[in-house]
Amino acid sequence: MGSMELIQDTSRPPLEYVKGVPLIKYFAEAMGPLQSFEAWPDDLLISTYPKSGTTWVSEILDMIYHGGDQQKCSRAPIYIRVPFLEFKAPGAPSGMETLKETPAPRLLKTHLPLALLPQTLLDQKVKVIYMARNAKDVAVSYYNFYNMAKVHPHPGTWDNFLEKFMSGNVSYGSWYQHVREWRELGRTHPLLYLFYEDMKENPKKEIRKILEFVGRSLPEEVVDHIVKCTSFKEMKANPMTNYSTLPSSIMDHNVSPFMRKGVAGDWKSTFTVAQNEHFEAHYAQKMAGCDLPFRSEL
Ligand code: PPS
Repeated sequence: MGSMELIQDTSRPPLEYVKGVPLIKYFAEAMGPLQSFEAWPDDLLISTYPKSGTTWVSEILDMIYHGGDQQKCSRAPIYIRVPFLEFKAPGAPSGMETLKETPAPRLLKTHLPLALLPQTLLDQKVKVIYMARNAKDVAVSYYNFYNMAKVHPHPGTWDNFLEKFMSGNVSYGSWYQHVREWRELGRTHPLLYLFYEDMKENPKKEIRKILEFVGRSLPEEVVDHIVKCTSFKEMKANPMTNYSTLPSSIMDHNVSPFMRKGVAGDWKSTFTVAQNEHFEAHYAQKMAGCDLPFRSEL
């Protein structure tokens, strides 16, 4: 087999269904090994639907855990410092492999819906920080990510992709179900539910909520320092947070950078008026009876 064929072999495989949830093929393959994962009571789980601010809240937490010491937070890329449980891709260590090298107290990342979440995290009552972002910005961010991260199938046109997003036919399935079921989990499990837009509007206020939730306190000036170091501009320029250290076969930043825009309301540059009307009508149905205070702009 020639090298071109080999490249095509690992690039853009179709999604695979696990318990009815569509996943990136490599992540679906990681679900077996993930069964042997054992949570520890002092773990902290960062849970999100993709493109909702995972990397941002991960960096904030690693900085909190290291007392705001940026040097210590430069020890490794974010995906090593905060193991991504179900991650697997050719040419990079899997989440389970990374976990073996991670000392307590561990920060963990997942995008899994509850149907696929390892039970051990619930049994050990692992604290969860969930970050949600408005659906329209998630859809646009996800579309750009599908284009640059070639572990996903080809997204098709934006109009095509938007339909797939609305029907839950994208990796990790339905956004609507994800944000709602994790909110529900918070009724019975220690969980802090945050919004990307709130973090954008007043990061200090949200970081204070996180500090209280994880039972830590930091001096005012350290909190200010964390706000500064975790701004979009700083994280975009930081190779330990911008994913530039991954091979381009996994993420091609020439197509679209991982740190793309980092704003609330960017969907307006991509949605047509007709798409917005269609989306809003469908959204009202899907989110009926839900009191989550999403904001699509600031
Ligand atoms: S992933 O791949 O699902 O883990 O991606 P995730 O980190 O959840 O989301 C990526 C989007 O978050 C934006 N981002 C930020 N916004 C504001 N401030 C900071 N510090 C920040 N860091 C990452 C990133 O730019 C992606 O959003 P878009 O809209 O595509 O720019």
